Amino acid sequence: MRYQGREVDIEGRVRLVMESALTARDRVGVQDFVLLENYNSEAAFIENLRRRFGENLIYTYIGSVLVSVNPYKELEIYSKQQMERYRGVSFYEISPHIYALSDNTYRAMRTERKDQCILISGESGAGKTEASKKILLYYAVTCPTNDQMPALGERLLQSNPVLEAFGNAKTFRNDNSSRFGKYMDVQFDFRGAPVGGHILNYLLEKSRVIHQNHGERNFHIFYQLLDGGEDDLLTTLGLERNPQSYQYLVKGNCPRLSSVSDKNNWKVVMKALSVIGFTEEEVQQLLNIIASVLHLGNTQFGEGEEGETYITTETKITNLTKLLGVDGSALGEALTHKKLTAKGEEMITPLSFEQAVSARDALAKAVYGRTFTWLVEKINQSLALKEEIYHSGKGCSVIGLLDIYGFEVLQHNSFEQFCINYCNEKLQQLFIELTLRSEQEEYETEGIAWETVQYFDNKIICDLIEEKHKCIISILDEECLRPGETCDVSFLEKLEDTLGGHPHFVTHKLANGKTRRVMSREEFRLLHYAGEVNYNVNGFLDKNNDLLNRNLKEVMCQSDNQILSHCFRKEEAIDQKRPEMAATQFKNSLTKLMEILMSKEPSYVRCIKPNDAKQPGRFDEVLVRHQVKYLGLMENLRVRRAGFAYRRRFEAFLQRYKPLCPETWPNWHGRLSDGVSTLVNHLGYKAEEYKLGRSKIFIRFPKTLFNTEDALEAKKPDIALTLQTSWRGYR
Ligand code: AD9
Ligand code: MG
Repeated sequence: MRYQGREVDIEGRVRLVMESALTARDRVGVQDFVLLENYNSEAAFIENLRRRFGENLIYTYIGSVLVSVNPYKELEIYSKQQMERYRGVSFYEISPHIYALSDNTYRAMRTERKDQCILISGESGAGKTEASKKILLYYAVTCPTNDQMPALGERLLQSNPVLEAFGNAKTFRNDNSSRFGKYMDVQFDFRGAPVGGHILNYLLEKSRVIHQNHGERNFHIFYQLLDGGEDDLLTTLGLERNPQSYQYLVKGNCPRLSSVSDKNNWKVVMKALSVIGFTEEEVQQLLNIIASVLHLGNTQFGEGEEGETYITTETKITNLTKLLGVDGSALGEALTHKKLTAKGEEMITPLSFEQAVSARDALAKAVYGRTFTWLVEKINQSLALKEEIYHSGKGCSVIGLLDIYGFEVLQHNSFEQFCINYCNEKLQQLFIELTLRSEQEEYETEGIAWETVQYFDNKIICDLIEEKHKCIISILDEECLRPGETCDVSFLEKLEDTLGGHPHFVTHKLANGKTRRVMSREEFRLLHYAGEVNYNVNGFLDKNNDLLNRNLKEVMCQSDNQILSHCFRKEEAIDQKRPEMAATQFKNSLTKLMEILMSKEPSYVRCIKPNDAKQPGRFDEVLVRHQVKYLGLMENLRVRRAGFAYRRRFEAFLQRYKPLCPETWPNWHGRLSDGVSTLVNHLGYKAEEYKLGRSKIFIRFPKTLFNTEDALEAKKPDIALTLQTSWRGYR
């Protein structure tokens, strides 16, 4: 059958007829989910996302929350002209955009003089890092500049390629996956010009330096150096171009990426380092370290007849020691021997083959991890707010941007996934607390009665992981510290003994003493808010311990590479005190992060991944539904709608609709609440349709607002354009 010149089946015809009957606004769905008639229907929610995604409309609001669906293609919506469109324009007057959220946050910071933060969440590959870059770009381009810090905007922007080169990698889920968490404060002066920045970094996935899963890569910088570095540079570093020549790069069997050019990115990174203010010498020392990690990976060991371990690649070690700036024989000794102090006496004992391999790997991880921290410190120095601006007495305000690694479930999940997913639990917890709390508070301060909404509170999972005693982290620490024979399996047994029966914790053991066949004896499963993940305990103790042999530390703190001598302090080699374990450190840093975020006014970007194939145009409904569910978007919407779908400050409401009432047009001179009352009475609002709070009007049904908007459209055709907008009466 043909319909309007197109070949369609009956179902297709019905659809086309229906579509042709829809208005332009309907065709692209609603721009704010609160406008959805059937707001309790998950199917309607998904359908709205799908239709908009099909039209390249990747942004939709739930009130003040921005939902973003990764388009997996470049859209023409991020230009300077687009930025201008959003600048200074009210949220509800223009289509949803990351720039609208950026602008709104900026204006809230300026007008309310309250520090803000933008929390970006979503699973791996959903678009968090891209969103955070767009926000930063918006500020760098649209904000005024401070004469004392003219280049700050550029430096803020250039910190991204550097940190991505050293902290991002191709994973199964994302070709540019953040392997560290990042919280960045941007400081603004009293005129709204960016004047400073500060980055906090969280737990880099160091294990990637020595191992990658099949199809994954090491951190980008290694490939960028090998592909983009000039011939002379590579010769100086003793490197050859082929990544497959390096043990630390070969495991994933994925030397190239189709989506990015390592060669081009090399140039970008080198330029960025210079813009940020790294000296040539610092860059050289940095590259020496990167090259030394590759050489370290190629350092091999053999076992002698008497079980002693020796280095078989002795000829190559000169390169390594030169680059690390350390004494060759001391390094060779420290890679094959261990120094112990017993009863006040120092003893040197040889390492077994396996121990030597892990000592080497531990050194590579420590060198890389600490260099990354140094890099962040160095960037922070370059972005640091000048004393004279800070003390100018005019005050600074802050917008914080949080871009962490997203929730991930891999085929093989280890300690790193455990930490990443724990971090996502914490963020979800914050979202729940703040969205619900702020909503509740708003009704309270405005004196409006409201209905509670049921939602899944993931606090139970956060507690399972981090509560003081009897939680996974405390048990892990205990096992690491317990003298005698402990191993990953004994850790698992302890978990079973202590946490068995917890509704979110599962192992192969069933309550009736039988065995759950589908689970290995080396795994525990957590029922996370975002799905089930099986964690293999192999390596948990080692990674949590994160120890480096003392004699290796001693060698490193003698390094004449200034970055390394900064990273390996002499005091550390002498200090016998055990530093905090990795998971506890992470937990403490997350606790601090939560405090920072709680002290600011939050805005949210909830990122959704439309398909697992990283392809444009594909909207996998099952996948999206799962994310909508665990992100709690339906609950978010219900909370927003439970009381009243819309709220707006009296003055804003009057300003918009005053043409509809002769008594409020052109201006109302009495009390604002009386003006709103007069206006809505004139419009015929029924008592159940709205409530007046102390400073805002709350409207219960979308229909009421549609009618008012329609009346406005009839009255003022030139306002009709804004009809397609959502109504985000928040601030
Ligand atoms: V992870 O948790 O760090 O593994 P993210 O950060 O959520 O993850 P990212 O922002 O890196 O995901 O996005 C993944 C890829 O999707 C990017 O490399 C882009 O190719 C693609 N992407 C994401 N957002 C956009 C966008 N707004 N426009 C175009 C996008 N492409
Ligand atoms: Mg990311």
